[in-house]
Amino acid sequence: MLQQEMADMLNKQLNREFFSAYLYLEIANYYSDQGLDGFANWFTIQTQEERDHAMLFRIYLLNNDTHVQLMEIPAPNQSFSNPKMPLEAALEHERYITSHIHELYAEAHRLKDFRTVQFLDWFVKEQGEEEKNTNDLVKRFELFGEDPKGLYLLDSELASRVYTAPSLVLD
Ligand code: OFO
Repeated sequence: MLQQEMADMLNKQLNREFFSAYLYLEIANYYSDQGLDGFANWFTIQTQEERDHAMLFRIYLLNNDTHVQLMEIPAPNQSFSNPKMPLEAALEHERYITSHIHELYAEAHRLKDFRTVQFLDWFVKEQGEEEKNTNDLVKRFELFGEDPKGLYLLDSELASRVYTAPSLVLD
């Protein structure tokens, strides 16, 4: 069983991962409304990945005989006035999530909870990738997205993204 403070922090992170899924679904909905189905596809897959992250926290807690505390998921309540805004919001959100993963990591070290450290290793790496992917998208939008033809091509490219399950498997 995990120490209570560690369990509480992991439960909160589970909730943040579901919130991330919710935020990205809001963004996917925005792009669908705009007729940018490729961007909508990219963020729908982000939603699936975030749900997977939440489920990984759930499985980890359960595997360690620790109660899973489900909490309310706040509404994202975002409004976007141009197609670049959601990308910037997503990047800011990924940086925020990274800061929480790093807090969890530091706390696991402080408590000498090395099993949790090992579990979190995957998330530390994953956050690096998530930030890079989102930042790349912002940069590519800045390069091509203001021009209608460029936006069309970028959207077509993002339509080809496919969902793959996370490489971290817990059973
Ligand atoms: Fe869960 O990785 Fe993004 O937030």
